[in-house]
Parts: sequence; C-alpha cells; structure tokens
Amino acid sequence: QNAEKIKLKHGSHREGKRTDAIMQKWRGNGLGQFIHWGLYAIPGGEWNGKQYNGAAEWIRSWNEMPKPAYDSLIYKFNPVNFNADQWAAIAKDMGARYVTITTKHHDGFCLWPSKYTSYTVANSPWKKDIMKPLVDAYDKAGIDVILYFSIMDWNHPGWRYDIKTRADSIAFEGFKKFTRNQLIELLTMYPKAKGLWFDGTWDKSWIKQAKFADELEAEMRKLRPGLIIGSRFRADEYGKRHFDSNNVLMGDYEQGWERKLPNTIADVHGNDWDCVMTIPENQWGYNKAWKGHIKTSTELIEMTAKAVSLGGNFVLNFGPKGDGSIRDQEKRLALEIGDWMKVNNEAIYNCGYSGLEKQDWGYSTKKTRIDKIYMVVFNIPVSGAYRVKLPAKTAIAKSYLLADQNQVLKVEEVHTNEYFVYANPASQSKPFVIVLETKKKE
Ligand code: JFZ
Repeated sequence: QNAEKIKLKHGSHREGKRTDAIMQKWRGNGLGQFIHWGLYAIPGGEWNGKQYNGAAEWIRSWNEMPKPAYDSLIYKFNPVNFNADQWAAIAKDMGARYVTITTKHHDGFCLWPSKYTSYTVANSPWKKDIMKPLVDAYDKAGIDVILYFSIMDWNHPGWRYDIKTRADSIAFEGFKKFTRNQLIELLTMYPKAKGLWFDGTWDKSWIKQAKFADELEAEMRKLRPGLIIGSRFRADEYGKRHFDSNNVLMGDYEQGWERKLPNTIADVHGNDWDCVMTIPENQWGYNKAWKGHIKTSTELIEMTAKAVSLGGNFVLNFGPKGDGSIRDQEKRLALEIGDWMKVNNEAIYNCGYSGLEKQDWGYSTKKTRIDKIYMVVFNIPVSGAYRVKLPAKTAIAKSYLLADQNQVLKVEEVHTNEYFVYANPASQSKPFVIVLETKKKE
C-alpha cells in the first residue's frame, strides 16, 4: 500500500497521532462543550410568527427571513443577561474540560470586534467584545478554549461558492486576505485559545485553495506552537478533504463525527477524534421551539462513555438565547451529567480504548499507563454476571464499584483471560462503573 503513495504538496504533513503535551491534554479531556451563539439566537428559529424547520443558525439562508431583516439583527444584539462566568460555571459543573465557541458562524457576524469588517459586536448596541470575557472565564475555570470559525461567510462581498469567472477570482482573492487577517487577529487577541475548529469549508471555492490554506495553516501553527486544528480546514491539491489522496488524516484530529459516533475502533483508523452533538435532533443555535426527541442525560452520558471507549472526546452543544441566558433544559441536563461525572469521571478523564471486546452491558475505558479498566454499565444483565474478555497475558487482580470501593466484587475466570464479574447493585437509575484492576500474567 505504501508503494502506491502519490506525492502530495498539500496533503497531510504527519502520520500518526501528535505526542506533545498540549495534544495529550486534549486527548484526555473526554467531555467538552460546544457553544453556538450569534445573531440567529435572536429569532430563535422563528420569523414573523412562523417556525423554521431547519437548524436555527441557518435561518438567514431561509427565504422567508429576508437578508435585510437578518442583517439588521445586529441592531438588536444586546444580551443583557450574558454572564461569561456563569456559562463557564455551567460547563465546569457538567465536567467539561474544553469548550468550542463560535467566534463567527456562516452569517459572518463576529463575536469579537474584528478590525476587518463592521459586522461585529462592536457595532451592536452591546458594543463590547464577547470573546474576551468568555476566553477569560473558561480559562479561569480550567477549561480549554477552542475557537470555532466558519470559512464560508454569507456577509462578506468576496465570498463565492465557486470560482467561475475572473471577477469571482478577484473577489475571492479579497476574501482570502480577509480570512487570513481575521484568523491572525483571533490568534493574536486570544493567546489562551488552544485551537481552531473550522467549518464551512465544503464549497468548491475553498476546496480549490489547497496551497493558500496549507500555507495559512503553517503560518498559524508557527504563530501559536501547539495549536490544535482538526481535519475540516483544508483540502489537498486534488480536492480531497479530511483525509488526503493517500488516505492520511489532515490536521490533528478527525473532525467528521458530527451528530454521530463510530461503532468500532476500526472506524477511527487510529486517529484522534471528537464527536459534536446536539441535544435535540439538529439545532445548534438557540431554537425556541425544540421539536422531536430531546436527548436525556443518560443518553448523553452513554454517548460520552462510548466516545471515550473508542478513543475520542464527546462535545455537547449549547445554544444560549439572544439575551445571553442559557435555557433551563440545557442547564438541567448539564447538572445531571455533572452529577454523574462527579462520581464517575475517573472512567472518562484521561481514558481511552481498553482493548476489550465489546459486551452487551456497555462500554469499557482504560486509563493511559495505569492498569485500570472501567466498565461503564448501561444494560444490567438480569443474571448479575458480566462477561469480560481480557487481552492476552492480563488478569484481574481486583474488582469493585467505582462509586463504592468497599464493594469488592466476585470474579471468576471461566476460560483463559475470560471472566465473569458478579455485581448486583441495588436498583440503579443511572449507569454505573465497575473497576477492574488488572495485572500481568505469565
Ligand atoms: C455545520 C454547520 O453548518 C452547522 O450550523 C453547525 O455549526 C455544525 C457544527 O457544523 O454543519 C455541518 C457540517 C458538517 C457536516 C454536517 C453538518 N458533516 O460533515 O456531516
């Protein structure tokens, strides 16, 4: 397969995972928060008394909300209930260890006072920077900040979906300069930010910019050593995205797990990854009328455990309201997840793939470099017997409940490296964790 490799100028520049401390910290985060906030939070999915069926943050692209009406939302951006410390406290209580915040979504409205466009918070009634208090508050709470940035910008006159004429090309050159300026500006203004989360990079116009984007990425990485950039920033010179034409991941982690999770370790090809998830079906920005199934905290905890068990992180989205407050349903879910995390975070933080065969009772995670495996139980077997298959040359030294280490569990080896662990915890309304301390076996 290696012999088949073609020479790429703008493909991936690394094979295998990053090993530096910043990336190791990111990898061990386990749980993150996503924030989608911008002008779209003001209509909240509704215009002229009519409910929009799509994602609320896309309302501008919806014909029933005319562009001038959307554009003038800037004069209504006055989030009097915005409190950065409170947002950070909600994330902290939930157990999130990083946050990705929309500095600019597709609409082009900037939550920071960018010098390069007038479509920013500075020209809203609020006037003040939103990103600075957020970066400071989350940082103070010990939560790493990643800056979400949409390349596609519906507000910029130079943005094109494709480049077909000379006029398009001239316009897009201006747009590229603007994009570079904004990114350098963000990295300069918010030196605490650990990474960039790119979006809106799927159009032909941007896919054709392999050289420009590759050089810009190098420039950003030089400006901020250790910067984390996912696979959704650039395409290679053949237009391949996420994975280059040699099928090697571009960027530091796979950014394609959008409202879906991998099912097996083979699905993630040995790469770092995170999954971004909405609480309702597909609403990122604030939508006042959530429809359909709203995920429960148990489902979200299950997704977190599943993500970690397959070597990834789970990032849960919040869409604050136009006034800056966070809706009660989101606050309640964050608290419920946090209650579980307070007891069980040992099975989530700095954990990854355990190497164990998947069993019906749930997901197993493993601490890096420590001989501990965590069985995160979602389906309690009626028998009380939990099947566990360990990798070769390992044995169970001891087993107990994470919530109550005095409850030592009976363990029985039934075949070589194959065990039953017996647990009959009194009625459980939430998933729980069984710890396996393992040891080397001759
Ligand atoms: C994008 C945005 O359009 C959306 O508003 C939100 O910000 C989300 C996080 O990102 O939506 C996407 C992007 C990529 C895929 C799906 C939705 N994808 O790769 O499947």
